[in-house]
Amino acid sequence: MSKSKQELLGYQSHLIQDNLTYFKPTRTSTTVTFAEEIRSSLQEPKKSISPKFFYDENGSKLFDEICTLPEYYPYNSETEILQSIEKKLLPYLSNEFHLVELGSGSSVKTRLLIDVLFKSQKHLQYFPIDISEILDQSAKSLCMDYENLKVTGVVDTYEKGLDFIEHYDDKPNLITFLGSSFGNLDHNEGMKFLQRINTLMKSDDLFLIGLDLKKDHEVLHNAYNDSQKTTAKFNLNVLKRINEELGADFNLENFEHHAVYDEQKGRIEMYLRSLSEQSITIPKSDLSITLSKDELIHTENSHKFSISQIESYLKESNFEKLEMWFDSRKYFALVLGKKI
Ligand code: AVJ
Repeated sequence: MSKSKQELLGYQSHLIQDNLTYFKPTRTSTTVTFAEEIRSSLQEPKKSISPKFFYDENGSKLFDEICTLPEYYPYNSETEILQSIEKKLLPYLSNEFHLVELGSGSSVKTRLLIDVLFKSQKHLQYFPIDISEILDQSAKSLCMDYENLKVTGVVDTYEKGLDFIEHYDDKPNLITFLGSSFGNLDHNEGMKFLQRINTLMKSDDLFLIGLDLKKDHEVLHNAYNDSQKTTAKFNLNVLKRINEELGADFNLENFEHHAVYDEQKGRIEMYLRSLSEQSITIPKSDLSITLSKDELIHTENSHKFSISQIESYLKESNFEKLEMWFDSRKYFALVLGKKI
């Protein structure tokens, strides 16, 4: 990609070492977007905060901690599938691929894929796309561990990251979207997202997506209501972030984590419940709001899928399903697809 295109997209490039570069939008533009989005979503009759704002440094750490909880099966189930993926994936890797990862976080599971790719190619270029700054640290440690790895990170939303990598070069991409982060999107958003990915894919690109499956309600409920209350901390942390970055005065003691499974919608819904009537000021969003006792601020949807739903999603967005792999409990699916 030429310099001018990166600049056009409003990125600053940071060359850390010769095998590690990352691009991120300027700090001011990030804060402005955050302030504006919070302003509009907290003004709606049904107040909400987008889940993408969970992931400041502390939030990303808390999410990593969630992944170590016994109740949070999605991490364990997907890891189980990835640990035995080498033999299954290698037949599709006759070309030399770039690895593009949406929502890479701390890139722990990615290592399993990087290992597989290095079985079939000598050099690898990895493009992690993540809204969280944690990318810096994880990318550095990857570069230390893999000699022939070149990392080009994009610290931004998936959408912006995809714009960024589109037409990077002609090499085939293995595009991954793990952890069922896709589950944050509702049906229309999800369809648009898959179509966007499909449109930018070349005919020899591969798409690997991890999706959480419908299952016993108690298992689902416990995964988002863990006994150590880490998920509660993760949820409440977004208020702390708004305090720190937008100068707000949320008192975290006045809110409670609330997560329920809505069977009809097939999703976990997460909220912050106001424990009293209270007013909040968010100076950088130029906003004051009042919350009544028990009023809910919606913070996340986490959709759970049936196999037939997954198949119709893929079909509708022009993907051919090559493989669908499951963990031993059939809690989670990893789907390999290509453009039709
Ligand atoms: C990262 C969106 C897949 O929905 O399970 C974990 C985030 N929220 N616990 C999920 C999350 C509460 C997670 N995703």
